[in-house]
Amino acid sequence: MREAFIRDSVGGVNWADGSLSGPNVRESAKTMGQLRGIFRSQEDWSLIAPDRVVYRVQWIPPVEDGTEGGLNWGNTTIEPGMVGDEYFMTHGHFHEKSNRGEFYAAVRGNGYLVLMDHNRKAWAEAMSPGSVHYVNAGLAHRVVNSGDEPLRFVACWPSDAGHDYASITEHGFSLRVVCRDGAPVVIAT
Ligand code: M6P
Ligand code: ZN
Repeated sequence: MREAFIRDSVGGVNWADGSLSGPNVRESAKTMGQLRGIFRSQEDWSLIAPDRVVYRVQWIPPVEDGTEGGLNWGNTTIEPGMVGDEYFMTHGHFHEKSNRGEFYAAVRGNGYLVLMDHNRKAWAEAMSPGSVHYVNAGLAHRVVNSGDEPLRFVACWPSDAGHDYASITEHGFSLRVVCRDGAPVVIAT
């Protein structure tokens, strides 16, 4: 006879706020010091304490990193804040495997998902609670918190996508979201 059994789920999600729970949840934080060279004003960046947390990530990796066919589930919470006239944002990355896409969906707060292709053509999608965003394979992606409360989004990405941060550190995005007269505007850079 075949075995039949019930097993535990990989974790829990609180649908009210997107947070994850359970023994498989991993957590990380990105500080201002770790975001050197990401904001356009190095001078304004240097005025902020390097240990200031800009965003936190929670995720569940059900399979080993790099597993083909696997998926990760996670969320990112970006604090409100500014570096000069530029809003707090994620580092942003391309996937190491350029044929791997990703889902983002906003839970709370307001901001923008910035997307850029390999020819540096870039555009932004407004994020607000409930908005769902598909990051096409091959696009760099970054989230900007243009509101005055934390911005949280959930994400689902392939276990073997990989994070290519180097080209963003080196060349940045060709589009930035900055504050003009108290409101967010996108500018080409
Ligand atoms: C989302 C996913 C993660 C990513 C995180 C923070 O949760 O895309 O893969 O690590 O945002 O973004 P970044 O890696 O650019 O700092
Ligand atoms: Zn990604």
